[in-house]
Parts: sequence; C-alpha cells; structure tokens
Amino acid sequence: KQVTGATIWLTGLPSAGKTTIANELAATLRAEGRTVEVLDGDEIREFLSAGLGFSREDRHTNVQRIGFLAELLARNGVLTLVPVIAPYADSREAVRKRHQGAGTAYLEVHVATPLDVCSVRDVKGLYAKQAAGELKGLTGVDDPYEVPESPDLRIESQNQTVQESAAALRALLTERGLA
Ligand code: GGZ
Repeated sequence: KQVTGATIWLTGLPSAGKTTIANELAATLRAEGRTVEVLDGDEIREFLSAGLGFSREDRHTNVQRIGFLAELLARNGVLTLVPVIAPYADSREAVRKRHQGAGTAYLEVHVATPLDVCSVRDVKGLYAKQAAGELKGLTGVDDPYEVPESPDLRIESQNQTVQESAAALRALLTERGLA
C-alpha cells in the first residue's frame, strides 16, 4: 500500500523561520523512516525558477511551479515541506486547488513571526539592505504580504524554540493521519 504523502506549505515573511522549522521537522521524520523533501524557495530560484524576479507576476509563477512539483511528489508518497514566502493569497489558493483536484493532502502553515522580530533576525541581511536603500520590494516592508486568513496552523516562532515549533507541526500531521 502506498504511504500517504502531503504538501505542507510554510508561508511567512523573510527570516520568519520557515526553512529552519522545515529542516528540523524533516530530520525528525527521516529518522522515523519517512521519505521527506524540502523545497526551499531560495534553492528553487537557482534552477527551476532561474530568471524569475520578485514582481507580483514572477512570485506567482514561482509559487505555481513549486506547487506543481510539490503536488507531484506528495501524490507519490513524499512528505513535501515547502518553506516559501508565497505572499499572495490567490497564488496560495491556486496551489491548494491543484492539490484538491488531484486528491492530494495539503496543509497551509503560517509562520507568523512579527515583522519587527524578523527584521532583527535578518538572517540574509535583506532588511538591512532595504533600509540602506540597496534593495526595493522586500516582502513585508515595501512589498505585500497577505496574511493567511485560515491556515491549518499558525506558528508563533518568537515565543518558542525551533523544536517546539516543529513538534507543533508534527502534532498536526499526526492529528490528520499524515505522519
Ligand atoms: C523577498 C527576497 C527578495 C525580496 C531576495 N523579497 O531568505 P532568502 O532571501 O535567502 O530567501 C528568500 C527568497 C524568497 O524567495 P521565495 O521563492 O520564497 O519568494 S516568493 O514566494 O515571493 O516567490 C529571500 C530572497 O529570496 N529575496 N529578494 N525582494 N525575498
């Protein structure tokens, strides 16, 4: 019998902790023998989405490509974690619909770290660059981030450890019969 795959999309601002939480959960699940893939936005942009920028249209295209790939993997039993900003609600909705149409499990997780915390973390130095006028169109600062209205889970990463955030997500997977 085929194991149940799923796509778990972690949406949120830059430096919210999406990738860190995804990698932590991936390690736990792999240790249990699950097949897990992490589709990181940063990496996908180097190859699958090479040439795309950060306009609304390009971000939408990027998210649809990743959604296509994630659904393909998830349909074939892979637990597919997607730490990608996906700032537009309609882009996220299209990905959800693709999964629904294929009968593939899909969860939306909002990594809801507040902007002031993200901009202090500033893992890649993007907030500093934006403040210095070296970068325009940074999500959450001078580019939109449409907050998910009813995600399957909201993670307040600023109030807990990475392990606690990953465990909360793990608990949701168990509750939904996915892990
Ligand atoms: C947002 C940007 C921008 C702007 C570069 N806005 O943490 P990172 O730095 O290394 O990874 C982020 C990545 C975001 O790509 P996504 O594919 O997740 O975004 S989207 O869903 O909107 O397509 C970030 C970096 O690209 N980056 N410039 N202006 N993030």
